[in-house]
This record gives sequence, C-alpha cells and structure tokens, in this order.
Amino acid sequence: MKLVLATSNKGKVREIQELCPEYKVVPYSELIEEFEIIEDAQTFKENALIKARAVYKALDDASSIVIADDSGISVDVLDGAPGIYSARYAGEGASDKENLQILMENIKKAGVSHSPAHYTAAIAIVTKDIERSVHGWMYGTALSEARGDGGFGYDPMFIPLGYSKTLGELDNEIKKKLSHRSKALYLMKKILKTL
Ligand code: ITT
Repeated sequence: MKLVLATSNKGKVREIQELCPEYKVVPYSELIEEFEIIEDAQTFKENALIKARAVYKALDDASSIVIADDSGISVDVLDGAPGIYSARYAGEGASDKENLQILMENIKKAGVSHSPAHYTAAIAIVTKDIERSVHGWMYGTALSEARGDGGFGYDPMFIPLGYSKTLGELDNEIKKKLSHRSKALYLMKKILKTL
C-alpha cells in the first residue's frame, strides 16, 4: 500500500518512513509540485486534516491514501507555548534553529533552567471514503540549553521522561520507541488495516 505524506518537513518524512517500513511512504513533493498550505486551525487535529485534505485534492487521484502530521512542543512554564505555533515560533518562515533558540531563551526569561513539557502529534488520514485522525504524546523536560544534534527541531532541548539525555544525544532507536509520532502512527496503522 502506498501512503502519500502531506508534509514538507524532511525530519518528519525520515521518521515516518522509518516507522512505517511495511508501507511505501512517498512525500507528496515527489508526485506534484509543492504548494503552500495555510494551517489556520486552532488544534493539531484540524491542522493535520487541513494538510491531508489539501494534498488529497491536489493529487486528483481517487485511489490516494494521504497522511498528514501536525505536531509541536508545549512547555508548561510558558503556559503550553509554542504548541500549534511550534513551526513559526520565531516568526513566519523561521528555521528549526531559530525556533529552538527562541524557545530556550524564553525558558531562561521565565527564570528557570528547565520545565516539564510534552510533544503532540496529530496524524490525519484522508482517502476517498474516510477522514480520520489520531494523536500521540511524549512527555519529558524542556531545557534552556541544547545538547546533541540528533533528531530534528526541538529535539536537542528535550529530555524524554525516564532519561537523562536529550533526544539530540540519545540513539535514534529510543525516539522511535517513545515518540509522539510513533504512538500516533501505531494507532493510524490500525485504521489503515481496515481500508
Ligand atoms: P509540514 O506542515 O509541512 O508537515 P512543519 O514543520 O511546518 O511541516 P508543523 O506545522 O506540524 O510542521 O510544525 C511542527 C513543528 O514542531 C516544527 O517546528 C518541528 O520542528 C517541531 N516538531 C514536531 N515534531 C518534532 C519532533 O519529533 N522533534 C522535534 N521537533 C518537532
């Protein structure tokens, strides 16, 4: 079965391909020209559905199975920020590095060196017959400093619960087991089996 990924984020593409070896996972940019998708909803779920629907429509192929991932990090000491704004925390078009830097600075400005935090992933599936969404979470601690360069995005400043190293330092296999994305994909596969 072929799954078309409605994402332009290379870190997500790599992880979803690794987590779904039983499927042929293809980023939509390999099939049609990339286009801007306005993610203007107020929840991860609705933003994931917006992306999956937009790519399903643009592919114009009723046999497509489209998967989208909307995700982000929520830091308790910042009242849950950046949350759904994780990709644009340092402004529209900001790089992962700029977003990471601002988040670490804001944790410092809040007067702490670390805070409880969690990642959320909403995965949406759109086919000709169904629209569904599932969620996964990973809890841990957000630091005001970056350590290691593994993973992507905010991973160098995030220590998963039960560990003392960041996702930037830990082996990739550990993130694969624990992550918000792997938990959501586990649930998504249950839906894919019913198609
Ligand atoms: P698409 O919308 O094209 O999928 P995007 O990067 O804009 O790509 P989102 O709107 O879902 O995706 O934003 C997710 C943000 O959260 C982005 O800044 C990521 O770097 C970050 N993020 C999500 N999952 C992450 C993970 O597993 N590790 C580190 N950072 C993550």
